[in-house]
Amino acid sequence: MLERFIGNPILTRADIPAMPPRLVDPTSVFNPGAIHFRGRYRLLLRVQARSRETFLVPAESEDGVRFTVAPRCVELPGLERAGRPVYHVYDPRLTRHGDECYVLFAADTDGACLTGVARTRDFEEFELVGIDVASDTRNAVLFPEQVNGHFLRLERPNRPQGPGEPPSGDEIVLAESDDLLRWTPRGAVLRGRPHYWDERIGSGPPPVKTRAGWLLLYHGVATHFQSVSIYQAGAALLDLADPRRVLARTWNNILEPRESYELMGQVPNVVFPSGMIVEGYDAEGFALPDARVLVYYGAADTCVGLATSTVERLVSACREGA
Ligand code: M1P
Repeated sequence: MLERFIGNPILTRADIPAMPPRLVDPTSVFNPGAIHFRGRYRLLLRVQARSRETFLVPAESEDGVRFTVAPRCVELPGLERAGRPVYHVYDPRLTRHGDECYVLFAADTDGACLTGVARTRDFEEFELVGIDVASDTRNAVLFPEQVNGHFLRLERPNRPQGPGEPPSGDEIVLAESDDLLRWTPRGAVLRGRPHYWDERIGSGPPPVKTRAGWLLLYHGVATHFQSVSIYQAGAALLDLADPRRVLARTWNNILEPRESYELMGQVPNVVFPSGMIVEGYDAEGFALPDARVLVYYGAADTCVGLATSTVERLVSACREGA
């Protein structure tokens, strides 16, 4: 279904140039956003320093496999508009609108995870569009086009879990906006399935438009093993006109931790798909069925893996579980 690249992991901490004083000899690189933009495959990496601060660092490639990491972190002046200290920005997801690339990211603050939006035209300069302080959400992804005249995003509200556990969520919700800043929830899209592989869930990369519907990869977390939670990947097809309607969904996960770099690391047993590049679209913007799909994922919150498939294989996997 999803085939791991034979040279995985494609990026490790050893690939990150030193950026003194705060980012030297980093701990990990994982959960990248991905896009093909201005003629290059591009990643926006989550790099974690030994201080446990996180930084967003661009990388680019001509083939989608061998990446050169820029010796600079993304600067986002204006984060103070959140009105409270922002400790970390992380897990970027990338979506093109016109000639701009939008970055939706998580921002950790006291008591809530907020969703921020930034944009860039060149991956050199990034402008903060704003931070949504109205809701505690993570794993927000922006659709690549407006639907019925509105921007759409999927988000994963954070809710309290068991005692001693961080907030998390078992529901992906559709929200709409006219300015990318104020978002109105429009209803649940996917719910976690208790006792199975995807008890808790969150969107992976932004949805891709196919003739069969919006193709969404998501991560599911099995929490019913006492000693560990297992992060896996699955997929769903959403109705093009009303993405709250789920047309099909994989029954099995389509990628699970199996290799040593997925099983061991900072957080063991994690594959976390966060970037997806489709290599062919038709004139109306639909992904071509036989186009290669490159899925970039965080492995064990430690390094970056790549897995490939095609649009039609992913669509079929959804339908097999429908
Ligand atoms: O440690 C695994 C993942 O845990 C969280 O996932 P979720 O958003 O589903 O709660 C995030 O911290 C994610 O970055 C991390 O990879």
